[in-house]
Amino acid sequence: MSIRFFIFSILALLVSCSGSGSGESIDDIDSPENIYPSNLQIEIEIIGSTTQNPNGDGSGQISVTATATDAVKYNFNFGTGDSFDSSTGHIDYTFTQTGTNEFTVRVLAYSSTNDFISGEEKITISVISNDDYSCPDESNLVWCDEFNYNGLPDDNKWNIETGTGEWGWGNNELQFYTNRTENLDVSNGTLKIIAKKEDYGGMQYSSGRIMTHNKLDFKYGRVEIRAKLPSAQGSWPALWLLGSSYQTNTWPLCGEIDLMEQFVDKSYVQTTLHWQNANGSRAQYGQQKNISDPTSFHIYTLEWQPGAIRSFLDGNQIFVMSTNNSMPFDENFFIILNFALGGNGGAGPVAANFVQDVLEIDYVRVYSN
Ligand SMILES: [Ca+2]
Repeated sequence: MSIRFFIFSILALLVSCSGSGSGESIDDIDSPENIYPSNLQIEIEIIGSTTQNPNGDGSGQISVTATATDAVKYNFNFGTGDSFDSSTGHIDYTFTQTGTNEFTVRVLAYSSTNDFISGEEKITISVISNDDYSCPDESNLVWCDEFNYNGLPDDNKWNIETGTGEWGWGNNELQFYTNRTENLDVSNGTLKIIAKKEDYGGMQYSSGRIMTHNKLDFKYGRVEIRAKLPSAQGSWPALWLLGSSYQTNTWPLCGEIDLMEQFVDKSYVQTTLHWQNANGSRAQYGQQKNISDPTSFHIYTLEWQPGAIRSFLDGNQIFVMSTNNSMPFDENFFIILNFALGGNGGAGPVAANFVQDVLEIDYVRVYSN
């Protein structure tokens, strides 16, 4: 859902000139039959513009609406060499010059006697090339998000989960997940999942949670995530995978692979597998590794092969476990990135003075074995 941002023009700034259309003689200009439009107003919507990304979502798209009293036709000039007429006063336009650039949008409003007034607006707009959505040229790399664009996470790759789930996502968690860039902000090459103290949706905190289900479901391979973790008391960041059959194969039957979680004690990170034993009992196994500076960027890697699952922190093994075909780890899984607060999953209570904290992710890369 794109949040839209409007620029409103002030009439006094707009009527910068008026004149007569081509084909009129000088005598006609002062003739009482000449009708001049008045009250020209220009409204420019930069598609995908938000507080964090006022220059738009990188698509370069704008939507312009002009109105003027006694106007029957408008002409739009975008400062790019492109010029279009419109009888409705509405036009959509896409800038293609990559980068962040300023353009002057000029509008002429014509009357039935072909006399006109004009106005203009300067806008600054961001255009991101398709290259920014592509993956590095590495062998065996099958999927990635480098987060080199602006706005919400790319909906070709991610679903945004919203709300509180059931029982706070099964753990009495304290946050409401939203689909706003206030909580899920892709900018400057990274995804920021931002947990905030705010009353939202009946909860006292907001945050973000995204997943690849039905967009990337896969079995085996290597997942590499470069991330830096929040540090606030009560923060529960998680980089993990859930069995793609979870909607019919109720957890823990579907299986869960927690590549990286951090709980009360921020001096270590933990990898945990969850599944169900043949006798129906719930099973889990986790291992931890000390991390001296979790709020710096580190690379968290999952190596998932038939018969064994391993994880690594900057190439040093955190976790290893043998798997077998009584477990769900030979089926498809998908990736989830989220930043929870509190709950009964081990994060502990949220600090009373918590304002906000960030789980920042530079990239997610998935390699075939
Ligand atoms: Ca990046």
